[in-house]
Amino acid sequence: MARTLIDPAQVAASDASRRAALDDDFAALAARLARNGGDAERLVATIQRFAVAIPSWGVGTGGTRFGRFPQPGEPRDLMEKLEDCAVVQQLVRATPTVSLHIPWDRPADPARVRRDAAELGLAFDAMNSNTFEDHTPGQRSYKFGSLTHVDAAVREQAVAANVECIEIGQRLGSKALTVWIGDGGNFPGQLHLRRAFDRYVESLRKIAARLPSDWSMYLEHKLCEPAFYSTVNQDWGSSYVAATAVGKQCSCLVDLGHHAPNVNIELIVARLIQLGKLGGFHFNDSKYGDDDLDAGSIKPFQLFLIFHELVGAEVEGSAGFAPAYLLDQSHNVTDPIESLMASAIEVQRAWAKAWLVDRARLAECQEKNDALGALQALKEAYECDVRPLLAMARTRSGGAIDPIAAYRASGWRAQCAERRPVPRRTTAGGIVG
Ligand code: PSV
Ligand code: MN
Repeated sequence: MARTLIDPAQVAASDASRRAALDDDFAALAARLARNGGDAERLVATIQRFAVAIPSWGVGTGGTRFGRFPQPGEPRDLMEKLEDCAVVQQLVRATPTVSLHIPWDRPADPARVRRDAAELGLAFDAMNSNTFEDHTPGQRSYKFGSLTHVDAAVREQAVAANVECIEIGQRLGSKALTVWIGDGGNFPGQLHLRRAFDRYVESLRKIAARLPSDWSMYLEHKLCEPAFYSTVNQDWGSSYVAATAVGKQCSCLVDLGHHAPNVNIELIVARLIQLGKLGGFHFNDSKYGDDDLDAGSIKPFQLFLIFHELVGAEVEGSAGFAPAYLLDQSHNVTDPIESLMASAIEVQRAWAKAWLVDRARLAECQEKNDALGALQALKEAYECDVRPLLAMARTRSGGAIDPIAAYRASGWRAQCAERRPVPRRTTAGGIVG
């Protein structure tokens, strides 16, 4: 049994006033679903097996390049970050793993961190390398790139940074490395576009050569930022070409904020599934660019359509299909713990609704070119209020019926403000390192 940081009696008290209503709502929804051959119990079991990882950098208050407004009780080191992740997991029960960013989270004693995390009911998901900023004085600078730099010595240093991530990850029990680089050009002509991409693939191959055989490597593309004219891994096509060139263990990771406005992300997801190169996701939401807003807060229908593709692939038995799911958000004006809980539930909601799609009916509409009927088949699933299913899955897994209410009643943030008075270290750019 994991050590609980929020007193279970407090969670029980929060649940007590909600239990009867949940039972009523669940019974009503189960009856409704049964009328069309649905099975609420089976859906609850499906929801219970859904998991999305928490980014270690998401438990600190984020910021923009204009400023950051830290809130009391922010985690000051890796162990305190893990504590906050454990609180999210205790109440939500859909976030059993944490994704670390090196060197922000470089552990002094990985074996000990692994043990402490396990005690809190947590394990480690993908490792993330950081060659998009300079870390150590005297190190070669990444100002003009890392894995794609014109100077071979800088490329070697960036490869070594990724290898270090793998080595730390092995000791933590992780099985994947996610590579996102800030490499690119700010001005036309700055980079030789083809040569920079060649250097990218060459460096990735060197990293892949150090990958344990049971590990995966994910390439994360991004349209722009910090380079504002061209990025080396700009889009899913570039990412696919690079992942294919690197080999079997390498695939593409889709961060929902890393596309041009209005790009059809579910279509990209479908293509990558079809090509056997969909590695995973960074979930967040956006209105304009890489806004890193909470998942499902702006375009919940898009999130549902993405999960419709994912569930479809699972139902149709795409071989070896097991994408990695991670939240990647920047919480600037909310309590990060609340945002992470709400976002995990949003992603889980999209997953649950995707399982409600009547796929036989949809296929029939597609065969008959019945466009309206097909949309209706999707909308019927999307519009179903699955909250009783989600809450039932959560409470049966040991979480809270209303995690945010339980969290607010627990006083966790105020306790942290007392125990963690002064930030030990802050970073510019908004992410707590
Ligand atoms: C880049 O915008 C990104 O999405 C990458 O995943 C990074 O690792 C993460 O944000 C944190 O900076
Ligand atoms: Mn990301």
